[in-house]
Amino acid sequence: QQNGTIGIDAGATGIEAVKGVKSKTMHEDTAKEDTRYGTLLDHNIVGTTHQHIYNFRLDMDVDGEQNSLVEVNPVVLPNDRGGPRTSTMQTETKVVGTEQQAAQKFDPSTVRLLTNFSKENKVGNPVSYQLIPYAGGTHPVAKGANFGKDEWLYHRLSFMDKQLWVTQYNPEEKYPEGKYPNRSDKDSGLGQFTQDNHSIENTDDVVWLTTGTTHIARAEEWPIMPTEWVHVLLKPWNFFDETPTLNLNAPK
Ligand SMILES: [Cu+2]
Repeated sequence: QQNGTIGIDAGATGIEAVKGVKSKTMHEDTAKEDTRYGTLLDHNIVGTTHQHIYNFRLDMDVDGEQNSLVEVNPVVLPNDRGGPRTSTMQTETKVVGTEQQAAQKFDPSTVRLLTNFSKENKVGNPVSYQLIPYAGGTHPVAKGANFGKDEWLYHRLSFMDKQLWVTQYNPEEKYPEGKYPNRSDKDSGLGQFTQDNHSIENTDDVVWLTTGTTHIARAEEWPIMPTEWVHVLLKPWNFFDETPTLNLNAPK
């Protein structure tokens, strides 16, 4: 877009995931047990509760290959400079050193940047792009994988439970779930890629953003579900010298 934002939208639609049950309506004795794992959508049909989890592998180069992950966290600190206020709004900024430190739940109250410290904008701030995975609406955002931590599924698909991953570029690492998500007894994807805990500072980084929704079925989705969207945004952050939207063509 003209404002420098790069956006990705992915949507789910199609026929609801359902199973057959005994109950025709919610007033039958069998209804409570039949709907333990889902919603009664039609006579004898339950839409089962599940998740839609997406991961986007983004081999980014922010103004070159020498990139780093930067965390910016808003904080409230005491005002020690006088005046009527007792507190101040400040930010704490941290450069993340390694792949395992980078892997984290995405907190939308914070800022995560991929930064090139060798390039600066007009006032000397390093050029960055902000990383934003998000989802939610009718289907609530998935804060992680809804599996017990003792489940083989949980340990096979680590990418599902954390929304932000950064790895040092490796051409063999293409799929967040690994090559064998269905037939492996362990993680062959991001969980394994980050085991060697490479440095991700000032190097060719790959950003992996996970987002998704928990799908609790409702009657309005039967038999065809309206599209539910998930999103990734990459936004310029001190990348330009000013808003890039002011150079539109002058009227003729
Ligand atoms: Cu669904």
